[in-house]
Amino acid sequence: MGNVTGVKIDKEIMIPIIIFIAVLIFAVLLFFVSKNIARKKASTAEPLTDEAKKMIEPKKVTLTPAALGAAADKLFIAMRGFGTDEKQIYEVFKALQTESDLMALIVAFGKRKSYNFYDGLPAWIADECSQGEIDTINKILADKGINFKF
Ligand SMILES: [Ca+2]
Repeated sequence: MGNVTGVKIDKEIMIPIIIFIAVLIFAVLLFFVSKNIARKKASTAEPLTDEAKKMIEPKKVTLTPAALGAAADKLFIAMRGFGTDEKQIYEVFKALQTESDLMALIVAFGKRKSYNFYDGLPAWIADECSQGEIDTINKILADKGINFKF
């Protein structure tokens, strides 16, 4: 009797576990596929780092190269790996004063390696932030008279 009950319990536990694992694998695959689709959509409209360089008006850059480097690293740390620290991202953009600051930041960020791509700041923002977060970033920029939109 004990044995029979044991087998019954095993089956009752194993089936939900197998279903759970299958759903989990499917969800992870869906996550990576959707991220790739989002990135491809975004990458058609974004300027390249080289184009950002051409748009910098040196007299309108208010941040030092050291501050720009620190800001780029802060963004990278906020975005890399699992999860995204959007408060840190907003702080970085709030510190910008001009469109040239933003272009200089894009240049300072350069291209960095993610788990599934190697690309510049606009691609990173598109990949890591939700539409609502991107809207917030664009509003922070617009409030400073910076017309660039991620
Ligand atoms: Ca992340």
